[in-house]
Amino acid sequence: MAPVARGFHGRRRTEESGRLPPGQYLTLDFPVLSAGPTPHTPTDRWSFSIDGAVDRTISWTWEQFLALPTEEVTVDIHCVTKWSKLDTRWRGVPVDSMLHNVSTSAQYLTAWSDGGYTTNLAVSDVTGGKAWIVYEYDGEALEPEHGGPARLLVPALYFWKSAKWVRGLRLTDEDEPGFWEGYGYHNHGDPWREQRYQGD
Ligand SMILES: Nc1nc2c(c(=O)[nH]1)N[C@H]1C(S)=C(S)[C@@H](COP(=O)(O)O)O[C@H]1N2
Ligand SMILES: [Mo]
Repeated sequence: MAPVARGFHGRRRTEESGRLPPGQYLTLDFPVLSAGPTPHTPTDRWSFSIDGAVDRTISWTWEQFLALPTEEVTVDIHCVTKWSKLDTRWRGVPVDSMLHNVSTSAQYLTAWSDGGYTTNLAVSDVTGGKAWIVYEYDGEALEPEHGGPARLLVPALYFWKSAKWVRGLRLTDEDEPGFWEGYGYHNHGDPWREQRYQGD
């Protein structure tokens, strides 16, 4: 049995390391990284809006948001502080469906959150099945520390782009740096190209 177990372990290690972007290490726990205190917005005072450079503002109450069709996604996440976590399981609403009834020529947006956090994204980085507004993690309601009641999930980019406590997407004609981008983090943040800081 021992050689079999070792072989299995070896193959799994190789498979997992192929999923690690350059400079990252694997973690099994789920670190909490927040630039400020955890807001606790009750869901009866929560809304989600899409506004800015759009033909009309759309917003959802928590109840209306919960009624939208969801997807379950299992994805790897990569923090710029170098931890990566594989096979994280979330449930939420695809950003595609939230933008479906919006008419805009804007190519950028700012995701903004309770507490004042912002992060900027190209519309093309959150459409085409690449981003969700999630409210469950691992089959449970998303914990406040991890962004509950709802957070943005953009797994193809470093995790600072996945705004916790997200409350809206503001479409913009110009690309405007968000919170960490304003402190020198990379504008795009692709972990596979190791776009950690400006100039990478
Ligand atoms: N609102 C808000 N969203 C945020 C942050 C934050 O400080 N505030 N930190 C970002 C960073 S740097 C990371 S790595 C992830 C951390 O998410 P976690 O605490 O669920 O691991 O959230 C991102 N989203
Ligand atoms: Mo991060």
